[in-house]
Amino acid sequence: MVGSLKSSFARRIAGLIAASSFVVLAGLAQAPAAQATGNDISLYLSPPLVQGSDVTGAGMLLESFDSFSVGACPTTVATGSLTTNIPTACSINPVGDVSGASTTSATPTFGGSGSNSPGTGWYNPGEPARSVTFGFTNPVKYVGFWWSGGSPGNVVEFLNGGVVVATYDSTQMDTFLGANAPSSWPSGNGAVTSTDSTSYPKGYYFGNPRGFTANPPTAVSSISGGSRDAQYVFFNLYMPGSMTVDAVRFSGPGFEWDNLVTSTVAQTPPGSFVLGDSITVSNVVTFNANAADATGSTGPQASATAANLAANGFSRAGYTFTGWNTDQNGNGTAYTNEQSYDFSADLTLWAQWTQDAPTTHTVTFEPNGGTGAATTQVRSGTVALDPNTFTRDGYVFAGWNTQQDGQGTPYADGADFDFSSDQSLWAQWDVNPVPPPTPIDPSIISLVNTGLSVLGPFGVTGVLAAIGLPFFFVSDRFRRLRSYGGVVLHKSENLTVTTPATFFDRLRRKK
Ligand SMILES: [Ca+2]
Repeated sequence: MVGSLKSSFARRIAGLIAASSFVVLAGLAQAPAAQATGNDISLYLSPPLVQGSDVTGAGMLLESFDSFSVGACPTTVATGSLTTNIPTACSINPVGDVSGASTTSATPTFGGSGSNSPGTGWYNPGEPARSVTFGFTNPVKYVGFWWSGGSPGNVVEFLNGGVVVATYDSTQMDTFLGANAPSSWPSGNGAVTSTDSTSYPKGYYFGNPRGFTANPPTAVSSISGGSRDAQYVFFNLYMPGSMTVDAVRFSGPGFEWDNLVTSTVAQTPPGSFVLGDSITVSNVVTFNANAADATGSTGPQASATAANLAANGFSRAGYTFTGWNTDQNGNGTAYTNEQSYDFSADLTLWAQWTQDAPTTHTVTFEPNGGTGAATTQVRSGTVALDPNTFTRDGYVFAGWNTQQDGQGTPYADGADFDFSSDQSLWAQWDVNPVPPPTPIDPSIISLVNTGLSVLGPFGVTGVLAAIGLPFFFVSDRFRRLRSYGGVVLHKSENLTVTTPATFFDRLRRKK
């Protein structure tokens, strides 16, 4: 907005120079006051006493507000939506000195009864600013409206995507036409000149045409009431090149207008129109978070002059913002946060991120009665726990627990673990259980004690043949054998293997 204000100021200066030239050249054919550039909105004044747009045909919409009753503004009008910044900001006004046009015609018209029209109402400095925004169903190339008595502080803003891209202030109109009716009627303040070199005394734009009795008006004194010193002008705004606007906002105290006309089709001002101003169009920088998981926002930024980029408002867990780039992948032009930009063109900037070094945490494996000292695993994120390395005589490992007594959260050996904080995991031990005798499968051969020999190497899968003298298994390996093989052994009995079994230990003859 700073840029727009500066731009506005610059335009006022330009307008002052232009207005001065009119004083000198009043009545003479002269060039238009301001030459539109390719990037400016051209503002043309219709001839004096014209209250409607000359635009017709496909793409044209007119809202005269005459179908609405006096009172609160509607939310839908012929041109699209109507929104207000506070509920009472907009009202449909009855016929009055400063209110609606008598006609929607583009022909100079005097007299008439007037009509309903919207306005912001009056309010005092310090009160919330009121505004009325017309959103257009389709982006438009042309906007026209009857300005029913310009008042100080009236501002027209042109928006695209919610961003103000151009602003016109009533001060600029004052500069062009004069703030008050000329004391010397009608050309005391000079004249303005149309494109086809018709000269219009500025006085003709003062006073509501309803109050005139002739065209051209013979005297401003014929205008009743307070409308005498306000400009009544039909404004025609032509968007340059491919530019469109999707909304227009009217704000400021005592802002009344009528006959809002839009066109989605590019229009050409007729020769009878007066180029009143060239409204600088801001360029817009759009900021993209460039990450689906980013939070916060950085709204689009419009400016017509160099300005620092808006501060980054995005954030992203686990990442650090490193600046902007014109390329999504960072291969274009880089901009630092709040770097100056000349706003010579629209720009889309993509946030660039670097992933933060992961924060690691430590899991401490406590043997909890098992062999060996505690071990640790340092990782980040969710990864599998290191396999258990502890053993305990007479026990089997039964997983981990966040509490020594097993009353906390259990984790299986090698289970996935969220290393989001330091944690001790305590080995849990079960007393080695004695499995019940395994039913004999008749398909498994029975081995008879015919000798002290074992067929095949230990540790392989196969059938054990232990033949001859009584034998037994040694130490805890006995249990292991049984647990693995499902073997039931009794001294001096046949040895029965219920399934192909892996044997890890020796058979030893009993002394
Ligand atoms: Ca009206």
